[in-house]
Amino acid sequence: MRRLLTVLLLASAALLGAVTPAQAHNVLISSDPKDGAELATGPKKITLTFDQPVRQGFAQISVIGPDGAQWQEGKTVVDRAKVSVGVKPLGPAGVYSVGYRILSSDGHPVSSKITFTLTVPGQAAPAQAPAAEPVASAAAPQDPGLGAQAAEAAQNGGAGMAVLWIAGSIVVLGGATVVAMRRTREQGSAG
Ligand SMILES: [Cu+2]
Repeated sequence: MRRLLTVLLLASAALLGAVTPAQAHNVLISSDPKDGAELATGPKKITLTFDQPVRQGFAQISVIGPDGAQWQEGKTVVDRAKVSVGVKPLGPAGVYSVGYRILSSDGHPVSSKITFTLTVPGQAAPAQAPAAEPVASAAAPQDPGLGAQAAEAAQNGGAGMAVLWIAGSIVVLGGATVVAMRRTREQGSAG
């Protein structure tokens, strides 16, 4: 009985040993820019430094701006414990999220993120700048139809929505006029 217990204990110890990694995951120890940094000018490069070498081939860093656009440039480079990526000239001011995933030296993937805040808008014109679409295009002689207008409205955003509203109110007004005219006619024929 005691022997069985010993075997069981040894077996569970071996199991635990197999599950517990001999080496811990890579841990981010520093970054440039630092996590939570407030910058007046965008960084040209993001460098993440880990406590031990990172494996090649899996590492990826992405920089997501407050506009939701990606601002990293080129491939993510692994140099021993350092992982870096280039950054385009930044656009809107706000919080930029630097997401990363790497393969630890123990073979386990690690992913997390740091953030930094751009306090002054960068030189890059934000991709969200509204295109000055002429609203008058809706009144063009060749009317593309309400369906096409709606599709256009969805693409154009703000200005397009205005067109949709105008088109919608024209339809409603037109319908009301037809109903009113019909009523008048009915009243005329009845009386
Ligand atoms: Cu691990």
